Amino acid sequence: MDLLGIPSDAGASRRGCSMGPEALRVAGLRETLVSLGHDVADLGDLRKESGLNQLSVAARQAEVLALAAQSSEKGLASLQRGRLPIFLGGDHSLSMGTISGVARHCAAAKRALHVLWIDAHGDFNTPATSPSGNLHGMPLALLCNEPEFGEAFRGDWRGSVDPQNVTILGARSIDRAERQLLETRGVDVVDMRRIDELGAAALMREIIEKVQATDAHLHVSLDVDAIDPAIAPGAGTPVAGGLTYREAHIAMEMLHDAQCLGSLDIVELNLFLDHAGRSAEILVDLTASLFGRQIMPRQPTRRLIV
Ligand code: DIR
Ligand code: MN
Ligand code: MN
Ligand code: MN
Repeated sequence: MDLLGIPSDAGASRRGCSMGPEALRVAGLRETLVSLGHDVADLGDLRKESGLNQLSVAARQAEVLALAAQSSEKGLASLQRGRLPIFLGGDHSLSMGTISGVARHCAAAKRALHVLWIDAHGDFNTPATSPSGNLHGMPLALLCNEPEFGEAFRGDWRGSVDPQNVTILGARSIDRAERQLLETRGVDVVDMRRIDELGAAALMREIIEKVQATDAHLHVSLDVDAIDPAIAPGAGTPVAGGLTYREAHIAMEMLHDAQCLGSLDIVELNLFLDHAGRSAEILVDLTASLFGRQIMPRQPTRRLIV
């Protein structure tokens, strides 16, 4: 696997997630994966433009799009080398680039792509629906080819994902017009109420079966704010009532057992808001579960027993 840092907060509402890649490194991400037997290369960080506090909207948008173009190339190259890319954010707008690279790889390999977006939010706003104007609330809509993005957003990312092949997990804060779009486009939103009612394991089983039915490449995009802010405070837009520690882990453990993961984003970790590295450590532990850490040994099962 390849680690690639994208240290930008140009798409976020609060600064500080630009320090996410370094926080994940300090929390031992690479060493943890190596201890699980994986071959891990750290490709370092993409270069960001400035880091000034008072960037204009246009300058922030330009930074997001420039980094997206680089991430798309790096991600595609990593997949073409037969590696599994892990992108370290950085705010969630970077996923327009990472997923567009993944989508290009899937198109070349004639493979379906499924995106599992683990997030408190839908990230399905457009410039027309967004109440904040922040680009980290819009990447899924752009990837799913919503028409309300201007010419400036031209690029491989536009329309590289089919909204019917997107699952959002852990949602509990969706804007009104965003909810309408998600419904119209047929995105499956596994919100916190469904998790309360049916349980994380049963819902994960359904998601995994859908991915396996078409032998799709699975891209997981993990936003730290999906996890309950009481245990993961390092989030710029925290929302109460998130995934518990075990709900998040069972999701990762089941994904590992299903052996269907092809690429991963770990995003929005805000070191400036975190408490003594707690959120960074939770993300490293979740990544460990995703890549094979087990409480007691188990055989991987392609088909899960219902
Ligand atoms: C809100 C918040 N829906 C927006 N989105 C966030 O600004 O579009 N996404 N925080 O991660
Ligand atoms: Mn997000
Ligand atoms: Mn979010
Ligand atoms: Mn604090």
